Amino acid sequence: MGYKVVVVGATGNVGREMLNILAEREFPIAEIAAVASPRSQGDIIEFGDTDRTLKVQSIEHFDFTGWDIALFAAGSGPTKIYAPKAAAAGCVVIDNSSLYRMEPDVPLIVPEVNPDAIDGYKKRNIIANPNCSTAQMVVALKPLHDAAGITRVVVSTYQSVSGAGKAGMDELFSQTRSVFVGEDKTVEKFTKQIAFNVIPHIDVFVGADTGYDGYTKEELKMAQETNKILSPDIKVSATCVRVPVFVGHSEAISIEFERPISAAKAQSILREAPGIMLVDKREDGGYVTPIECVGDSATYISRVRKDPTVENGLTLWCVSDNLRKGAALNAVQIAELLGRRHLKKA
Ligand code: 11C
Repeated sequence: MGYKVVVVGATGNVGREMLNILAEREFPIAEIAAVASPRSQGDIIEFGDTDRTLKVQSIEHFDFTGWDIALFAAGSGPTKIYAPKAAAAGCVVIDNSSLYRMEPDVPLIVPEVNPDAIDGYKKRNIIANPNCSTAQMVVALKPLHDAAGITRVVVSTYQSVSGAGKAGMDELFSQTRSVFVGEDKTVEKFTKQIAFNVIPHIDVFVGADTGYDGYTKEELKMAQETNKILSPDIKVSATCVRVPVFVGHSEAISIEFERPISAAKAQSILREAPGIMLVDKREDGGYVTPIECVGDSATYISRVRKDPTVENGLTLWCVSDNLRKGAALNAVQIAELLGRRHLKKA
């Protein structure tokens, strides 16, 4: 007994991770299909650590009729064409792109934060997965919001190059190599050299009509998605920065609350909260760095401390594997939630 599951964009960073996580979590699968662009048709890819391999099928000829769930990791362009077709064929789309996130009739879900919102999926047969930097932040904020009411968040991110796909990872690798062998460094994917550097710019700059003049789309997503998932009343100011790390996004988050909350109380709440691992010893190395969270499912919190510059404030450090909680894992958790609440296994 299980579900008929399609992974669209199966050959990309996130698609492969979706297959790994479906296998790792023993998601109940009756049948699985790996689908990608026509140029990957016929490629053979692994299905996690199982003995199974999958032959990639072209999205152009794939018929979604009779399939239960499609996990889309295909980017906004192909998603715009094929997700509505899948949804119309009765297959529930869980989409990792930004295309549908802010549509009022599409639920935007982080299962630890707003599981009940999934019940609205039937209007479009589409559920949206948030941006990676938002996902880990709202997991950290939710239990603290429940305890003391968050009013404002100021966050600076340190985002790995895998957020920009394989091309981003290749650029960091090749530029790093070029520095050591004394070759010219090619800048293509990012706007400036990323090796041995940091770039305060992720995605395009947005206009004044957004209310966030001078911010980037990544920064706007962090504000708008947090408002949709957690609370429309939380003000968010983000600065999103690309750093020369392959996998794992980090965030320094300063939070203002309606009511007082001590660092010790916040630590004890976070220790018990779903999806969170608290690693917070006030000593050398008593915190988590991105390299330590690669391949892991948790959102790690460290450096919880009182912010003495505001009335009710805390500052903390938050790290997670952006390809997992920020993308593939959250999508599979949504599929699990959908299964528990709504879908019958074949
Ligand atoms: C990055 N957060 O690190 C982006 C990648 O809206 O799903 C994911 C973009 C998105 O570049």
